[in-house]
Parts: sequence; structure tokens; C-alpha cells
Amino acid sequence: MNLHQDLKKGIEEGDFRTIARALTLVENDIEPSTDLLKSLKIKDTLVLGITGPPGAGKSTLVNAITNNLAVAGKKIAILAVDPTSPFNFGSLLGDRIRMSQQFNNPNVYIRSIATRGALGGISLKTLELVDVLKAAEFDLIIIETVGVGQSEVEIAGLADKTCVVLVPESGDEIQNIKSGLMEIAQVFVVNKADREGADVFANNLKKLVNEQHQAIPVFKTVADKNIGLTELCIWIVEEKIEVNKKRKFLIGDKAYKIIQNQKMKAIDKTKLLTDVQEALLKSNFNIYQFAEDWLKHS
Ligand SMILES: Nc1nc2c(ncn2[C@@H]2O[C@H](COP(=O)(O)OP(=O)(O)OP(=O)(O)O)[C@@H](O)[C@H]2O)c(=O)[nH]1
Ligand SMILES: [Mg+2]
Repeated sequence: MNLHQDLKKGIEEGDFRTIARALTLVENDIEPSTDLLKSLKIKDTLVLGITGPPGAGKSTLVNAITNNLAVAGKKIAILAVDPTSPFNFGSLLGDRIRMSQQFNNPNVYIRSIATRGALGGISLKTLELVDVLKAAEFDLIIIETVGVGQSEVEIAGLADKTCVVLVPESGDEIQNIKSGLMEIAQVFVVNKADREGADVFANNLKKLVNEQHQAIPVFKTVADKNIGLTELCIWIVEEKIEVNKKRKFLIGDKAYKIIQNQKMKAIDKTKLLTDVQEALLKSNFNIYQFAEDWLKHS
């Protein structure tokens, strides 16, 4: 068998080493990643997005959710999307510590990926990596991403269920919650409920949800003490969300991203740089005209 077939077989059998290898190939655009993505049987595995402000306890919560569900025999894949921002430089190491319990768990596969510039963003690469995981035998795929700006909206696009993690101190941001988060969250978790103000904040959040006639549950957790996890895990596994409607809407966006990526592969960036520098020497240089001509002739 060739490498492509070996990879496909290994992924379908749920072999972690093969999955790791395939993810690396896909992440770095190394062949046979294209053929592999084309041939994989991508299943409808439930994707849970966990987002929220830096330090809210997302990784701790992912660890706790995984502990609870792995006991029930679920196979879980965790994808931690690390922003390349220097502010979060330590996060990978930190995640390894907070999720260290999971590294020896044969039912749990963990992978961190860098986002390459887009702050916390979900790139096409992330979509592709999730598709590789969807071709393997997992019951649940969890994606952790820090909620900064656009990334929350993007994770909501990728995930079937999005869990927005907040902390009692998030009370100050209640206006932001009103405007943006309501649209992307299927569940709110007030983590660090051992801290002062947790009840008040959770109640305010519930009021806000009701005012907007939304049916978004609000759970309180203390992730590092495994408190409040049972209810949350039941919701994760059992709550029916209208997944199909969302998928239909997003498929167009995904196709657009894939085509955009394929078109860009045809562009020789080194040649473009040389050509534009050469053209710049001409007295009538205009970059818009240059771009149009270059596309026509390349
Ligand atoms: N008091 C308290 N501390 C918690 C709780 N959950 C997590 N922590 C602590 O909060 C800190 C941050 O937790 P993380 O899980 O790394 O938070 P995060 O949201 O993943 O952080 P980033 O990925 O860097 O954005 C750690 O020191 C945790 O031990 C909780 O429920 N209560
Ligand atoms: Mg984290």
C-alpha cells in the first residue's frame, strides 16, 4: 500500500500515531494531504467549541469535561488552537500541565495547533484538521480557542455546539455579552464559581438570556474541582441542537475558503515579488494595473 492508503486506513482504525502524522501533513500542506482529504470518509462527529476570555479556565474545563466523559467510555479528540500572539506564549506549556491527565488516556487524543498570525482565529487549516479527526473514530471533538474578537464567531461556525466560558469578573463585560456572544453561544458556563460574585453574575446572565428570548442555559462550574460538570456534560451529550441548518449555511463559506486556498496555491509568491520589484522601476508603475496584468499572464 502507498502512504496515502496507509494513512487513510490508520485514521479510520483510530490509530493515534497515524492521526498525528496525517495532521502534521495536512497542517503543513505536505502531500499526500490533498488526496487524503479528498478520500476520507468525514463523519458527523459532534464538535464542541470552547471559547472565552484568556484565563477563564477553558483548558481546565476541557480537562474536566474529558475526565467525566472518558469515564463513560467516550473517545475524545481535543484540538487546542494556540494564538501566536506573544501574550499567550506560555499557554501551550500551561495546557500541557492542565491537561496532563489526558496524555496517558488511550481514549483521548490531544493536539495543539498554531494559528499563524490570525489572532485566535480559525483558519482553513483548522477546518481541515477537524475533518481528519472526523474521519477517525471519535465520539466528540473539542476545540479550545481563546475568545478574542472574530475568533468567537469563527469557532461558532466550526462547532456544532459552542460553549462560552465566562468568570464572575466578566460582569463588567455584560454589554459585550449582550451584543455579540448571545448569537454564538449555545451554552454559557460561569466558571470559577468559587469566586465572589458568581451567583449574581450567573443570575444577571440568565436574565439577559430571558430578555432576549433565547434558550441558552447558564451553568456554574468550578472546573479545577470538578464541580458542576455533571449537568454540563449531560447537556453536551444529550441536548439536541439544530445542527443541520447551521451546517447547510456554513458549507458555502467552507467551499469558498477551500477554493480560495486552491487558487492561491497557483500563485508563485517569489516570482510575484521579483516581478513587482522590476515593474516598480518603470515610471508609469501602478500597482492595481500591475496586479491585473500579472494575474492575466501568470
Ligand atoms: N478558582 C478557580 N480557578 C480556576 C478554575 N478553573 C481554572 N482555574 C485556574 O485558572 C487559571 C487559568 O486556567 P486555564 O484553564 O489555563 O484557562 P484558559 O482559559 O485555558 O487560559 P488560556 O488558554 O490561556 O486563555 C489556572 O490557574 C487554573 O487552575 C475554577 O473553577 N476556580
Ligand atoms: Mg487554555
